[in-house]
Amino acid sequence: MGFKSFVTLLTLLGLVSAHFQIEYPYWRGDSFAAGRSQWTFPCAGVNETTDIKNRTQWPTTGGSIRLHVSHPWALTYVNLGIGTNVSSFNISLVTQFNQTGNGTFCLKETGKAALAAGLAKSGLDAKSLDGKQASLQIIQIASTGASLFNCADITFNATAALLPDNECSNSTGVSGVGIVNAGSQTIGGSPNATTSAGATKSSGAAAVLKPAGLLAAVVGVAVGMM
Ligand SMILES: [Cu+2]
Repeated sequence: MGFKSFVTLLTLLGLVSAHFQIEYPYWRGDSFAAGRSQWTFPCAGVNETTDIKNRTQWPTTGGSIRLHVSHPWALTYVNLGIGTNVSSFNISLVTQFNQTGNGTFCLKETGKAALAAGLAKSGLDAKSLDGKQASLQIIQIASTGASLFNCADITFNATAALLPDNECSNSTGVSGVGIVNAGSQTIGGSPNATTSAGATKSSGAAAVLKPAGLLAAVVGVAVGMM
């Protein structure tokens, strides 16, 4: 077959994938560029932002994250590492969820509960994060099971704003779906069938903003060490 029809076939099979992009906070750099790969742990082979002025100022109570996504569904993780030259993104800001649909996906106030719980456990509050540099790592695992990575570098800022609603809304058909125990529902043949069979569908971003369990405690430890 000709090259063109070969490309068409690959596209139909979903083998030519656009992966995903962090639109906000600004990602480290273009992970689609030559020499980089979103399959590369931990940050797609993109180096940390060196100029502190280029890090996004992000609220100490959790800020907005906007992604451009391209897979029908992807298990999604939002992790945080506090400090610079982060090698361990050991703070889970949200409970992992199934991000469905493609287009724009936005979490307005990401990790608020996890950050608050983690700081409180160590007797700290949001003020202790003010001015701290950190990095966000977002992982998507799509149908093949391969993990895709992208990172964004931030500086926590107590006066930074969330994205306004008109810059943080999901495209039609895009949402986050909570992951439920397989035994508690009928498993269908597709993610959509699984969803309609009983997973909790979020009407907006809020449903996936639950505290991330024990890992939340790591926030306070990480801040305390700085
Ligand atoms: Cu892809």
